[in-house]
Amino acid sequence: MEDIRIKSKADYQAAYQESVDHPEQFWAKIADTFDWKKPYDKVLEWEFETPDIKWFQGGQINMAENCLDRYLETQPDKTAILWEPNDPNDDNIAWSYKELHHRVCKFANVLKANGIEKGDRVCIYMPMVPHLAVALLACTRIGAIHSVVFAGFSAQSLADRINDSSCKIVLTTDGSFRGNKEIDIKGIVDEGVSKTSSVEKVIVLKRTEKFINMKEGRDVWWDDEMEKVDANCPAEPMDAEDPLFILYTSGSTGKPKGVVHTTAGYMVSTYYTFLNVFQYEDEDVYWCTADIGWITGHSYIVYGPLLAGATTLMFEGIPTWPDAGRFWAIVDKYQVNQLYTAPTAIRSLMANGLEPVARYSLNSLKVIGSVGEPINEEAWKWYHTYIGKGKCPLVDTWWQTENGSILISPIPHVTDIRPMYATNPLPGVQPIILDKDGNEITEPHEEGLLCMKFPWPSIVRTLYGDHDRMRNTYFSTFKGYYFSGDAAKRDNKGRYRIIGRVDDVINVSGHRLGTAELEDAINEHPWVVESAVVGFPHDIKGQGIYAYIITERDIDSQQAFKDEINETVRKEIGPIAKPDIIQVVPGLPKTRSGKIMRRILRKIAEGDISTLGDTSTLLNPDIVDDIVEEATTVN
Ligand code: 6R9
Repeated sequence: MEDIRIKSKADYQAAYQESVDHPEQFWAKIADTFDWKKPYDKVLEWEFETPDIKWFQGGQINMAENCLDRYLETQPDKTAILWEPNDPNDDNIAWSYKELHHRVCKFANVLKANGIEKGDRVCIYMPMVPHLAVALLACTRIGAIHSVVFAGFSAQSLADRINDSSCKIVLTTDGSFRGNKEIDIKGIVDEGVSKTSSVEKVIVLKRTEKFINMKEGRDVWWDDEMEKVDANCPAEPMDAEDPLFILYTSGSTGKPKGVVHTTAGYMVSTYYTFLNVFQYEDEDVYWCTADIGWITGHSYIVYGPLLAGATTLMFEGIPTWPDAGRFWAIVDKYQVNQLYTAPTAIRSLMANGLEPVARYSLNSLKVIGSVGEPINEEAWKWYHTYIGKGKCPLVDTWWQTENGSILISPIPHVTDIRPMYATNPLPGVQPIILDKDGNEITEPHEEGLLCMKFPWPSIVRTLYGDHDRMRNTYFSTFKGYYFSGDAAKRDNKGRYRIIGRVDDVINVSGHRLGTAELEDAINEHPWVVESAVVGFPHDIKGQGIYAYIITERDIDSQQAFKDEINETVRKEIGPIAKPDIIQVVPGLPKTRSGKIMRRILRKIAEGDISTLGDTSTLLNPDIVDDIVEEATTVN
């Protein structure tokens, strides 16, 4: 394993060069550290037209087996999962590799006993309990395809996702704890499932022990089912390109898309990047604060760390409860060595001042990481100075749901770090910056569109049930390239800085939301004629949501109407999607062909009305003044 670890600049340069000159040889070396059930015949076959990308064809392998069985002889008693509950006074959990293996095998048998076979889709709607990791691994052990839905999404969003991939079963809990709130998870599942027709069973884990309705013939208890099965469950041989999981994410148009990741390539990429970006060593305790409902949780709470035989910490609660020192208390309690979190969490903790930090030593930390959105300079410096004590490398990792694993990131003690720069591509990653006509930008400091020239093993393979959308979204903007949707630039040392999305995707607290999806939700309100949503800079969330709404009638109470819009959005998508600012407008600025001029709306939302540009070619130029006039009273 040692020779795939990067420990010096020379290692990085050698690995990077090999990954470009001989990509097959480079990735094969990493793949060959796994236990294969059948060796692969060909490392890579690809084209970005259709697109059609295949890694490790002919090989057979199992994810759960490589996460667990592989470590049963060498480190059965090492803690695989550490779990910190919402309430710091409740008991925590530490499951060894042996214990996790036992639970995964049993739960895999529960799935089988409830009718799940290889290739079936399993929807998982659970809070951050360690059984959630068991659920993922049990699916991959038997070749069922999991689709985790973040347990903060609404019943409607859950139903849409279940329907899109016809899930046969839903795994959930009775309820969940988040800070001082208790959430009725099962109630949301009941409502969601009532809008679907494919779900045959719901398996319910007890967490809050509140009374819930169990639907006869459909709902069963997790613990009861575990009693009925044994722990003997051979891992299913999976073809390298068999789907591993689906994860829905927002795009600039339409409904969320089901990003499909396949087996071997995803394993190779998450394993390799976990080891190198976090420089994990044998006795370390690693903590990623994401939710498993997002790709970061899939790749860097569950799969990457377990493939590497690491101890991975899961936290059920929130950073600010019982107080704003909770993260730091957890770091000290478990002597966390690597901490991976999001700029939005940093900014909200920074707003609470240094007192909650000063109570803790944080001396165990060796590497600190950031993901999900651009990290601003103030947050970067605060994180680096007060949490990393100026001595821990801060890895600003850039990647996306569709990428499966980190693509651009510093490597601790190897890369020359620069605040706000994701810095260098990891080995195997070949970025290119293009202008809007598709010409390469080589000049430093010039902003352009971030694309990839060459596939890496965990690149998205398709969008569930819609390969045309896959091609149109990522591979048709620039022929022969994967287009990320982000803008970026390089400094004169070639280090990358990610600017942010250039499409109609808003990044709210690291959560991707599409403007089309937000507008569809708002338009569900019976009084709404038309709406337009844009992002604007927000101190804590990174971006906030600004909604311009045309109503069918005059509104008597603006506040009551806004509350109703918030409620509509909460029901359609979830609380994370509620607009920060709602402005009722008489009309929306449109081009003569009827397209909403979002650029103008964005400027108004940013409060930057001095550079609105030429509005005279609009279909309705006067509307801009009307909106600006009202907007100043909103902000
Ligand atoms: C892993 C994840 C992807 C979008 C991506 C970009 C933004 C993520 C970033 C970053 C600047 C970073 N993003 N990491 N922007 N610096 N280090 O977040 O996946 O939820 O799919 O979001 O997030 O805009 O395109 P996902």
